[in-house]
Amino acid sequence: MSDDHKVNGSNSKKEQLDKFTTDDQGKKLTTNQGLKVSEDEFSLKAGERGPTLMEDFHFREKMTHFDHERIPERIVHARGFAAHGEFQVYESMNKYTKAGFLQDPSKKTPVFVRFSTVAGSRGSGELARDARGFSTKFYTEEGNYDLVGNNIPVFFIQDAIKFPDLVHALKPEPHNEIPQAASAHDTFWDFIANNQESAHMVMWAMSDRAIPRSFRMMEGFGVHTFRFVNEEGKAHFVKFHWKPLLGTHSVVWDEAQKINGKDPDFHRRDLWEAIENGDYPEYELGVQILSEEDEFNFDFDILDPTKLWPEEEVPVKLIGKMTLNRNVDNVFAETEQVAFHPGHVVPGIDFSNDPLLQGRLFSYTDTQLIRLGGPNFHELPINRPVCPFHNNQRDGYGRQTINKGPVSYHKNSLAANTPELATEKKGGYTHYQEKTEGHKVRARSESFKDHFSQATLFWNSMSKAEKEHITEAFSFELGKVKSEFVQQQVVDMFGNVSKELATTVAEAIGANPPQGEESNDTKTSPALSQENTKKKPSTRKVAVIIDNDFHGAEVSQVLDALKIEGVQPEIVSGKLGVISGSDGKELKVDHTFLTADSVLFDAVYAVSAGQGNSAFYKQAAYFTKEAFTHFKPIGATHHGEKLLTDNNMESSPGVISGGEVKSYTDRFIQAISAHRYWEREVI
Ligand code: HDE
Repeated sequence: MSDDHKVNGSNSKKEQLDKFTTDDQGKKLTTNQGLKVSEDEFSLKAGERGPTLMEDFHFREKMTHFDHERIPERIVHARGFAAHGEFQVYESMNKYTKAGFLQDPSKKTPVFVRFSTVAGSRGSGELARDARGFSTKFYTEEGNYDLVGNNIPVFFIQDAIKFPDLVHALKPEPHNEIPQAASAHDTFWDFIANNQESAHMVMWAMSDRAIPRSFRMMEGFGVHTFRFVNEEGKAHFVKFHWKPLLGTHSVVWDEAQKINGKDPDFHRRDLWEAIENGDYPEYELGVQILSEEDEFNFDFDILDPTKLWPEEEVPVKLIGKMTLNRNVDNVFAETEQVAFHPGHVVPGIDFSNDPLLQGRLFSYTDTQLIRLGGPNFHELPINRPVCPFHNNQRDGYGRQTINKGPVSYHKNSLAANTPELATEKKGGYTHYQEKTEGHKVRARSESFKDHFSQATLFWNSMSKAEKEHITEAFSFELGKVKSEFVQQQVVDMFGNVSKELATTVAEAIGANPPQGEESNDTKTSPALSQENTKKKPSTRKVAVIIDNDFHGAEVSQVLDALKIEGVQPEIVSGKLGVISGSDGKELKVDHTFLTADSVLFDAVYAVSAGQGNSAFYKQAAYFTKEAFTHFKPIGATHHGEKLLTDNNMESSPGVISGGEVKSYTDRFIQAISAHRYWEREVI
């Protein structure tokens, strides 16, 4: 099998994967040796009631394969889901970088993107309070470029040597393996209190960002400062961003916990269904670019991964768009076996001296050696570049390439010293020649020592509702901590971020208020608040609560109008089957109150209240009230209005009823776009 095939726009990766993809439909069952099998239900026995024979090669092969089907899960980011897509740059970035995939706006580069939670194991619930991984593999003509980011722009620690400590503290405690996929426990918060550089990221982790509504509605960040290098060899510092076209939205904590029970696959299902429906998730790639001369012009060190570059100071330039348009064929072969690495770069992209990034450059290959069982994981279909690759590496577990000839070393004469090196002009990667000198020291740079200013900047930039959520998140997490000493240490630590925050939390958990002065940082960065994000009704799910005898013409008009805006109404009723309107209009029921739950929807449209059917009424009222409690838009017409009036919801913000159909529908769609009505919380 050769990889020396034409690189062909967005299809080059698909074409390559197709060569490895097989469809067993309609085929004869065989062993792995290709032998046709005549019986697959009974093992070979000595007599009908006798023992199974060692000779049964079919049984042995089937069982042995099964026995070896599991591989180690990722040490972090074990729970993930991925999709294929393509990336296109808006205009040539040649002023800043010579990276080939960032030059030609007509060129589509295939990508594979894996989203993940960090702490939980492979089967854990997806709505954990956690950072989300956002890893992108660009299959460029110059080799694979991996942007291995998170949905939070900063990190807990400043030096990679602390990563094992952080992860040990975050993961379930080793003596009883509790709690799963949660930071609300003693060891995590003990680590935080003893490693105060984590303050900024903890603020993000306690915010709504850590419970996204969808992978399609969260930002991505490269976190570290990288370098762009152009043809002339001139470098700029760069930070990478992904901006979702649907805006950045979250669920509420009570809802997140319930979703984990009702549908632990909520995020992967959402991504999978959106792609199957043709609602392709889109993200713009943004870059913040800084000239090398400006390196020291900030009140933070640009190499410090606990700091972001406020967008108001260094604007994000949107340089291209990524569209995810194809689901995987097989989760294990693709999503599980994909191997990302921040060190997979292409000419024109280089590193900075961020000590966290430097350590990551070691860790990713190292972990893949154990996870994927040896040094040939780059040959797995999902990991192969779409351009040819040639070198003198040979052998190792699972080697697939058959390299010809006796020569597997450099320098050689017998093969005319090939594979040959490429000069920089011919695309050979050269490292940016940054001048560095210094004494060998194990120390933190003085310029990395301010741990609280940007944590305060984040707090100051939040809306009233967002601050409320952060306060509740701290109170929840610390409320689960058993050690009063740890609780108090954390309260004191966050007193440095905001006195108001730490005092309210202290009160909630029975700790002493923090000592010391209020921070006098008043700077804000509006870009940090999700209140200022894009708001669209598109792909929002609405539960239509409805029973027989509905007003057919009116309901059809509302449902049609919702669909035109890309809203997805789903019919929820007392039982499955078909319901009929007063005028004979029929609707197929998608869910019953048993199989659906308000936490799985963005909004409710109540048409019926059961009309005398008390079981229906009770369930419809529970459903609607719960959606209301989670600040969701609620619309009601006809009998459905009874659900609002009975429960004092009718005059609250985001609750829509009354008026003629067109005006009702317009107001309801507007309400859906708003996402949530936090005013209900703060009034
Ligand atoms: Fe990772 N990280 N990480 N990380 N990371 C891994 O690699 C590591 C960090 C991130 O979807 C591991 O293949 C160290 C920051 C994502 O397959 C491992 C340090 C950011 C993923 C590893 C960090 C990330 C990983 C585990 C501190 C955001 C999932 C499995 C120096 C910029 C990739 C694997 C996927 C996965 C090490 C910190 C993002 C162990 C040592 C900062 C999205 O190699």
